[in-house]
This record gives sequence, C-alpha cells and structure tokens, in this order.
Amino acid sequence: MSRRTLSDQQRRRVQQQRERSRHNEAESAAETLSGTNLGDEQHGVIAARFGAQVIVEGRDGSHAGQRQRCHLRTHLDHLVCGDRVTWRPGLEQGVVTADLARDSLLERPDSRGLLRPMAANIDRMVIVIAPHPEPFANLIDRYLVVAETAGITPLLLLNKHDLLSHDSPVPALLQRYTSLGYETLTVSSRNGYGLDALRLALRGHTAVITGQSGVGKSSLVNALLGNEAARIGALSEAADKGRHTTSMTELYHLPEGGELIDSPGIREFSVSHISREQLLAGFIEFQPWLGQCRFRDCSHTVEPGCAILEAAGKGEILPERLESYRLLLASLDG
Ligand SMILES: Nc1nc2c(ncn2[C@@H]2O[C@H](COP(=O)(O)OP(=O)(O)OP(=O)(O)O)[C@@H](O)[C@H]2O)c(=O)[nH]1
Ligand SMILES: [Mg+2]
Ligand SMILES: [Zn+2]
Repeated sequence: MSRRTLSDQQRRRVQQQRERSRHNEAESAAETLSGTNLGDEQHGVIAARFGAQVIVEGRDGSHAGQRQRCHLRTHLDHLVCGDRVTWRPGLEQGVVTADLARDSLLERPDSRGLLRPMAANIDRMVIVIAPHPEPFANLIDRYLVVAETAGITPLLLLNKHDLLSHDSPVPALLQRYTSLGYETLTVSSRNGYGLDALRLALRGHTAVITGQSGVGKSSLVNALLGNEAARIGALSEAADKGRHTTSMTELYHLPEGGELIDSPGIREFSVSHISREQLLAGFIEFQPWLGQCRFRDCSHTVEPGCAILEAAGKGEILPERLESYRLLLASLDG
C-alpha cells in the first residue's frame, strides 16, 4: 500500500470520526433541550432556514403538518427551504438526520457575490416587478437566465396595478415577455386585482417568489393567504436604508393547494457565475438560431455571419434583448 493511499484512508477515518462527533453534538444539543429522548425518524420538509437552525414541517408520522425548530447535523449545512429531509422531533427542538434527493435547486449570489442555494424542489419562479420601485436594468433577463438554468418555469408578475399611471413604461416591459411566450400577469396585492388568476397559476405548484426589495412579494403572500403571515415593510424605509423587510426564506401553504416560498429581495441580482451556454439558454428566442453562425465559437456580438445578429437585423429578435444579452455576457466571470 502506498503512503498516499494510507494517508487518504487515515484522512477519511478522521473525517468520519469528526462527523460522528458532530452528529452526536447536534443530537445531544436537541436532546438536552427536549429533556428527553428524540422521537422516531420521520419525513419532513425545511420550511424556513436561519443561521445554523431550521424549521422543519412534518410530512408523516407523529408530527405530520406540525412545525418544529431543529438543529442540523453539520454535514447537512447546505439545506434550504423546500428541501426534503428525515428528522427526529423533540419536545422543544428536533434534529434533522438526513437529506433526500432534490428535483430542483435555485441558487443565487449573496450580497458578496458568492453563489448560495436558496430554495429546493420548486417548479415555478414568480418574478415580481412593480411600477415602484422601477425594475433596474435587465432585472427580468437576469432572473430568466437563472430560472432557465435551474429548469424552473418562470411566471412574470407585475404587482401594484393600482399605482400604474397612464405613461408608465412597465406594462410595455411586461408585454415584451408576453410576446416571447412567457406567462405574465398583472395584479395588485392591495386591492385584489388579478389575484384569482394568480391563484390559478400557482395551484398545485411549489413556487418561489422573487424580485427586488419593495415590489410587494410578502404583501402578495399575505394577500394569497388571507392573513398577515409574512412581514411587510414600509417601502420608503426599505428603499432609503437599503434594508430588506424579509430577512429569511420561508415556505407558506396556499389555501387552494400549492406552496409559496417568500424570499428577501436582493439589490444586485448578478449572474456573473453562470457559463456562456447557460446565459444563451436564458434567451429562449435565440434558440432557433443557435448553431447557424459562421463561426462555431461565435459570441453573437460583432461576428460576420452571425445568425443571431442577422435575426435581430430582420426584427426577429428584440434589440433590447440583444443589448441585454451583450451586457450580461460582458459581466460573466469566465
Ligand atoms: N400601492 C400598492 N402598494 C403595495 C402593493 N403591494 C405591496 N405594496 C407596498 O409595497 C411595500 C413593500 O411591500 P413588501 O411586501 O414588504 O415588499 P417585498 O417585496 O416583500 O420586500 P422585501 O421583503 O424587502 O424584499 C409596502 O409598503 C406595501 O404596502 C400593491 O399592490 N399596491
Ligand atoms: Mg418581503
Ligand atoms: Zn452568432
């Protein structure tokens, strides 16, 4: 046996020992708090995450439908809202014992630009915009790239219909995406306009609600739930101080069936971490032209014989989208 194999083995053993003691730490911390032994292992879903702790909602067994604060075994540090797990309830606190396979994962950069998992097992991404605060440059395109990358169906939502003035540019912005084939809706969480259509679109799905701070994500959750479950903020406060009202990602059940995950808005929704291929996949109207450029490594910005540029020249691709693609391409890390 080579020295390298030996040391690899040793390292693995030390790692296993360390993990075992971490398991015990999490479990004994939960047991100390519970003052008793933990209950049997059962299925659950992560309903909220804050720091090293989570809220688990039971899916079967003695705690079906109930929520409890839980410790995480250290090797389960990556768990996020929507993740399916096994857990053991306690009197006051439980412990998450294992994670189950994910169908989908939504990742996004945090305030320092580091990519973080945000929500798991979702099949809809509601991208909320509003007349106020006005959407920042290519906000929708950024979200669409992330949704396409994660394989999650986007729904574009214009909230605060009650604030729309006749000369607002935002309905035309939304219409641009309707014409591309995306599902779009206009609503008002304040007066209920369009909410029935939204309920219908969300029924039976697990959706994450995204968009910049202050567009009314939590207000929409409250309007759909018919109560004050989610904290909402005074817009002026949030915008002036750059603070977000919602500080944690949390899962809510819709009365008509389906689940909605509310998340804190982020200031700069950067997509610098994605690849060129992923960026292109986020522009659905480019797809028929891909592979038809003269050069195989065409960047679709300046090249002669570029099928995308030609399509744009013929008016088959919107100039705004082409410009947005160029800006995002220039922002990529790689
Ligand atoms: N006029 C009007 N105001 C709304 C509507 N929906 C939300 N608001 C207001 O917009 C402000 C921000 O609402 P929130 O629901 O906290 O926004 P958010 O998107 O959850 O913000 P973060 O949690 O910071 O990301 C509050 O003052 C709401 O009352 C609407 O349909 N019409
Ligand atoms: Mg909020
Ligand atoms: Zn090209």
